[in-house]
Amino acid sequence: MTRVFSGVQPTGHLTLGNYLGAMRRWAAVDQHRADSLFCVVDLHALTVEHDPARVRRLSLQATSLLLASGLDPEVCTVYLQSHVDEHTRLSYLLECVATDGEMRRMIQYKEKTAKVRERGGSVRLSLLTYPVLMAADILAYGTDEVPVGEDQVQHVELTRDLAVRFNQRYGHTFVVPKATVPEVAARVMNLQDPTTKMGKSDESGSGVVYLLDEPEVVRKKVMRAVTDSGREVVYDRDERPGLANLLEILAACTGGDPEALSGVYETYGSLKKDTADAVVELLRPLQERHRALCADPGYVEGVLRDGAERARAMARPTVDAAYRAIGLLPAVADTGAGVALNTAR
Ligand code: AQP
Repeated sequence: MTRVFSGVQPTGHLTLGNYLGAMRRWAAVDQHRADSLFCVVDLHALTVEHDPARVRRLSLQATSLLLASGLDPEVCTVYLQSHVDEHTRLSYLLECVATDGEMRRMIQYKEKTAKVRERGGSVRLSLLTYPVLMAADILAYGTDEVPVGEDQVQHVELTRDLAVRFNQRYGHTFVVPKATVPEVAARVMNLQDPTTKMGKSDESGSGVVYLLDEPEVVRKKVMRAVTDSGREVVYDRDERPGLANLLEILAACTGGDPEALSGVYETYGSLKKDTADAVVELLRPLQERHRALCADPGYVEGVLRDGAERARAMARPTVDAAYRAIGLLPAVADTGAGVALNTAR
């Protein structure tokens, strides 16, 4: 059976971009057709300045939102990255395979470094190395497919490179995974600046629709979306990015095609109104389920406990195999160390 792994970082409140680019497919498609794991990757949230209490809160909120989006812990595994030591165990081995140069080429590293420096902060070493931890997240489970938004494709490519390199040097250990991206809304853009991604750590938040925004807030944000000069509604991502973003969001919410939808509208106002309504309707059931889950924190904690146990059992054999392959002795009584000491240099 195909193995699917993907994750979300508790670095802020989850957004419409997270949902359309990734989470929606996990719940609607992936969990039913594959043996799948979905992880709140809390260790990644420590790569930038963070408040420990907020990370804890956001980790639980992200878990509840994953469940509210329709993930069923009876058919897939939902857990927190920090509860499964295999991720960090494997990450170190992969750091011994990755190169400094390839880390520095990561677009997210360049973008996030620039943001940290703009704020006068210092760049954490973990920000440079976190794509390796992400590779470990994926490779520990023998993952075949990683459903992500477009912004994470480069990290999955790096994961492929590391898997191939490790296998070539030390013998076949890892499945080489591939990224899958949605046909529409693979990169939802910020409504106030449609040339940048709608991201959860955006400072003002006015161009970001959060999954838990009240309907009136969603409407206001969409109605105030920056569009381009011009009157005609056309779908052109390069020349008319603001309009294209709204058409893609509407298409993703209604199951339509952005190009075809552009022919339906004569004014920007009517496009915005329908897009706002579609987003509100899309989020309504998710918000209702989330409210119900908040009333039952014991259930969410139970899901995380069971999920971590299952995930550990799935990851351990592959990570142990990687330790052996790279030249580390197993920590059990019968290591064969005596033989090695006697015979080898
Ligand atoms: N705008 C987006 N459009 C489409 N897909 C998106 N994803 C994120 N933003 C968009 C996808 O959601 C999944 C989880 O994302 P993440 O938590 O790994 O990363 P992030 O939301 O990009 O969060 P960061 O890096 O903490 O900060 P921001 O958001 O400020 O850049 C992934 O599959 C991702 O592709």
